[in-house]
Amino acid sequence: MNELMQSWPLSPDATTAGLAVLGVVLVVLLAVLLRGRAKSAEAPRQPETEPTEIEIDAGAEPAEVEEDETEEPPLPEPAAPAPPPLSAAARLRGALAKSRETLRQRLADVFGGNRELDAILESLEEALLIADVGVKTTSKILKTVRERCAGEKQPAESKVRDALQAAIEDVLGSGGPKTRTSKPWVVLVCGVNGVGKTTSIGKLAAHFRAAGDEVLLVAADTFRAAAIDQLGIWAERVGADLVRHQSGADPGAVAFDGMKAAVARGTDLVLVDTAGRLHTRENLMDEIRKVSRVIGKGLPGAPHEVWLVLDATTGQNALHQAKVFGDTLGLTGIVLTKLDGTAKGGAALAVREELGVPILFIGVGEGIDDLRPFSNVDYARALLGDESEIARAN
Ligand SMILES: Nc1nc2c(ncn2[C@@H]2O[C@H](COP(=O)(O)OP(=O)(O)OP(=O)(O)O)[C@@H](O)[C@H]2O)c(=O)[nH]1
Ligand SMILES: [Mg+2]
Repeated sequence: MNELMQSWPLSPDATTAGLAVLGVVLVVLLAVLLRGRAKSAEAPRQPETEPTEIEIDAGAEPAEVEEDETEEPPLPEPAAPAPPPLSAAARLRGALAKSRETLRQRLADVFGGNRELDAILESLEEALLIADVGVKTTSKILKTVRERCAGEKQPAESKVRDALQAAIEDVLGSGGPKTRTSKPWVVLVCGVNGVGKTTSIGKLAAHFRAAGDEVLLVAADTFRAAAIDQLGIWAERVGADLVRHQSGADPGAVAFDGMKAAVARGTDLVLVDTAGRLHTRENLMDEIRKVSRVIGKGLPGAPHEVWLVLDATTGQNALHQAKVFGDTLGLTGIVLTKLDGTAKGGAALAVREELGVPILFIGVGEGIDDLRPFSNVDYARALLGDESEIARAN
């Protein structure tokens, strides 16, 4: 035993004290452990769950949206119902609304009551003159109406309306651009300032491109750099070629180069833009005569057509412009623009009747599609049709 006690490193007292300390430590540890377990059973990891929820919330919304998308695509935003595309005739009627309304108010007087033919014709004359039809053309229309209503003392409104419609169609005549007999086919476009030459050329280029033509635009309005750029933008937009020089260049030289380029490229149609000019300025009229001559030197036989652009809002003044341009260049067709903004739609009748030059296209707005081949029947209908008839037609 003593040996044993000697081999033990501590005294028996120290050993007892050490065991006691160890026991206390173990008891304390056990107590702490049990307390911790009891706590976690009451409120399991409360502080940890809160940030986790926030994270889940933050990430949950998109996850839910994605889930929705895969299972059931979200309904599209309720968009305003797209308006049905208007028919060409409906758009024309829309453009001529102002002219039609003015005429309709006058015609209401014409047809009011059981009136005799002479009284009807008298009121009709007034209505046509106010719509800018012009004296000469008005007389022709009245003559036709009288003939068609002959033998009827008090003709019915429908009878007079039909006669008027036929008379207007007759005056406006039919016919489009000339049949092309050579390639390239060159059209010189002229007119006074701001009537819509360049815009109409852009729309015409779009129209003929859609029909399959290779189109070349010639920027022979060298007066302003902006005019050249304006045509350039149209060329790019519609996929047409463009021949241009610097601003201030000789317009004849540009036109000449345009002819050479058109021949070299095998272009179908060439549209030559020119600067706006007052028909009363002789030097400017001489200049465009020269441009026309130079075009003929570049391509014998050209220009094959000369189209005058007229602004319908100018009314009877358009007639005077057309006479002077016609004497200078020999017009083959009219492009009548801005019919959408005027109550003077009757001017088209005067231009056609007094000049004998066909109206080929009409402009009814500023957009690329707002140029329409002219139809005498559609035009007469759009000018005369009453609102109920229009509603039925649409
Ligand atoms: N409402 C309406 N505007 C048009 C029509 N045609 C042309 N315009 C507008 O008329 C303005 C003048 O058009 P342009 O094509 O520049 O006229 P322009 O004859 O080439 O003018 P200049 O070269 O300066 O003589 C522009 O604002 C066009 O958008 C049309 O049919 N209806
Ligand atoms: Mg122009």
